[in-house]
Amino acid sequence: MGIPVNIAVGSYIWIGDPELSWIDGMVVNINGEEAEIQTSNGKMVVTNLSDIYPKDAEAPAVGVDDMTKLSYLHEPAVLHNLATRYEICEIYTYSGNILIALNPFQQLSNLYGAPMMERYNGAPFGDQSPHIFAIADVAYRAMINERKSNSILVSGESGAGKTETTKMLMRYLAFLGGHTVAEGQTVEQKVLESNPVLEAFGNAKTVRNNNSSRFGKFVEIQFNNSGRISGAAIRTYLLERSRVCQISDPERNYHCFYLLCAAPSEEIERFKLGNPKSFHYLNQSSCYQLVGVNDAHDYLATRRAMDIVGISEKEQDAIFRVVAAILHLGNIDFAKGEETDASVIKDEESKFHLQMTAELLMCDSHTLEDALCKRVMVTPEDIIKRSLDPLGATVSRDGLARTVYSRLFDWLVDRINISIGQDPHSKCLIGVLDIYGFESFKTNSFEQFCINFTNEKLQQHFNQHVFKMEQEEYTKDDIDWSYIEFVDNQDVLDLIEKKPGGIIALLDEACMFPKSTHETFSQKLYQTFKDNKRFIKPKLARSEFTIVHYAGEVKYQSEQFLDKNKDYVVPEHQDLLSASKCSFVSGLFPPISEENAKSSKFSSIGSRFKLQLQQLMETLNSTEPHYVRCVKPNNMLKPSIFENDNVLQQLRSGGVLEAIRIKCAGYPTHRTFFAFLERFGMLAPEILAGNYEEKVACKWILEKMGLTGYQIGNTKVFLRAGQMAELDARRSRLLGDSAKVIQRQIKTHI
Ligand code: AOV
Ligand code: MG
Repeated sequence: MGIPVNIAVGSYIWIGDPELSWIDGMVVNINGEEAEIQTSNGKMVVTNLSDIYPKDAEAPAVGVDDMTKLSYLHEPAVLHNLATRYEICEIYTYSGNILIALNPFQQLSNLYGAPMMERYNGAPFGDQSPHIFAIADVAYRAMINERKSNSILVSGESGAGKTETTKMLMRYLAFLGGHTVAEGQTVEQKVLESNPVLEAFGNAKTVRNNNSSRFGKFVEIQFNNSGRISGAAIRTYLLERSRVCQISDPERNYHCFYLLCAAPSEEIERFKLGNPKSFHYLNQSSCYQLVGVNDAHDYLATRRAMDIVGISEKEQDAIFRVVAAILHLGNIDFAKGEETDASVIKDEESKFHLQMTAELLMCDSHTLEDALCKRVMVTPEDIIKRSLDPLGATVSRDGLARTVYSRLFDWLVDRINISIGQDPHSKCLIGVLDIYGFESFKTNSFEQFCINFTNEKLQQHFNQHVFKMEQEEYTKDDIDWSYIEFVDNQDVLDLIEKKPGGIIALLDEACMFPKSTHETFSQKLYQTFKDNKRFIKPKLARSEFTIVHYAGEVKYQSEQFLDKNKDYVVPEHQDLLSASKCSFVSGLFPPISEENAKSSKFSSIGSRFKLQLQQLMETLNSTEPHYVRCVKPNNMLKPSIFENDNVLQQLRSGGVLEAIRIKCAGYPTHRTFFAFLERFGMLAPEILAGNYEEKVACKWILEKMGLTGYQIGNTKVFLRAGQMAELDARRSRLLGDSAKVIQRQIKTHI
């Protein structure tokens, strides 16, 4: 963050460290531009003065609850503060208005119970320790007092704690705005119980998180004029479809499949289920059980939650029947048929599963077989049936499974929304966003592209807001503040979403053009964006491309971009299921009207997602936002382990460091007159003795020290970056001659 500092012999400092990111130490010698440092792990290091950051020797041993209280606001100080607090299980820390939430990976007793809710209820912000309830409380009070909608945006990488945080937020809001009298299934109960239902169908174990949400979610909680919850709407984004058919060690498929395999025996018998190991969609991974999870228990719990959200017994049966059908569908294998390039159902076992699938979906088994193995081709002369080879039939089977599952998920969301009900009169809402954080894996496909696009959008929103808040704080204290540059990511957004000519538009174009391949699509990108500084064509690449995101470079593999972007249901599959005798199944596949058939040809997942994001941003822009940044302190998912590098990376990609940089570019250190005089009054005892007004005394001290550029507000002194260090250095010089200081400090510190 490049803060000019005044470093003297004896100063406590931070320097970069290859292992720990940052290590603290003390300057023992200065030679021109270089300093000799004794580090706290016993090494002597020589480093350039410009690479040194001052450390606050007087910082409280338990850290500070708000980063803005740090004397020196820079990367090592921020990191050290979080680590110090994590050690004593203080998982929440403010950075101004942003709440940083570290995942404790353990249940912290009493942190979320009723007494805690009481404590935060109506407490002025900052009175209590930082907490997710405090954020929800501020949002709720602001909504009541100003009659303005608020939103709480929870972000962070996979496993950082977004979903848990969101659930706590919703519980607290239900506590504040719930109905005191028990009146059966209240709106807030339905809202809360929608979580286990959506988690059963939309969450799965991944490498990063045993209960990873595979979809984004925005919950809009509506309130009436007296501040009671009167309705809600849940919007979901981009469920990961590929998981239904393809998983690998040590991940699992969606929880609901395993829950159903652990259902009471009567259901198992009815659906002809059994050990999850016997199903292809589950046995591609050898992980079946989750530590601490009882699938049989969770099956019943999911059923109960479905009762509460208003899904009838009959509908529940249909839902699980469809889930069972998908498992059987996955077990249908194909072999080469007699005709060339044709396929047949492989063996008796596959025939059994075909029969079961048809029975459970209540459709004709011959039509199902044809829908899997054949395609109808319409030529100007004739309508002919073309056979698919076994590989083609398998692809067709998996496509059907994915389509049915995603329709089922969308149905659940719609049904929950209908059951909860919207309040058409509500003028205020609190929106809670639990959305996937920035992703950069070894291979990145279309999903990562969409996820990172989302994060670019939210980052822009965040930057603009942080910037505005900063400005407001200065205005409050009557401080002149000239415009401060911040990294705007509009250029990345243009690259992705500009119409025409952005990546999404070019992808849609490629999808509409029958001859396109991922290679022609990539070539088009290379040509179009060859001078774009946010776009890189990797050396020798034929189908890879790199986007320079705000959070770093991500290299995308374009192989499946075209397929994944096509929002296309095979007409044979559509016809098969819309003719199902089960109204639930046919309802998932409403007949397509002529008009829709034409327009749906051009509908793409990418463009639809872009539109959804646009709507989300419009909603967010009409609210007062609050940000929660969840951070995953380690990848072992274990308590008490704090990995510096890992955390820094997340603070960076979550925009926390950028927010701090914006702060540093202005007046990063604010001190009330009293606090300032207490610390620096000794620099000018004659002024202190003079009995001046606090504000005047502060001004004189600053003048005496020869500082410029600072500002004096109505209640606080606003210092420029580095000025605190300058004052501290003067102070320690005054406290004794350097040699004495060094000796004493080495003794106490190392
Ligand atoms: P995520 O939502 O951010 O990941 P979760 O909220 O699912 O992450 O959290 C992951 C796990 O961390 C949970 O299952 C808990 O075991 C633990 N955890 C998180 N927050 C807390 C907390 N406040 N107290 C105790 N344990 C916690 V993802 O959905 O994968 O992006 O896709
Ligand atoms: Mg989650």
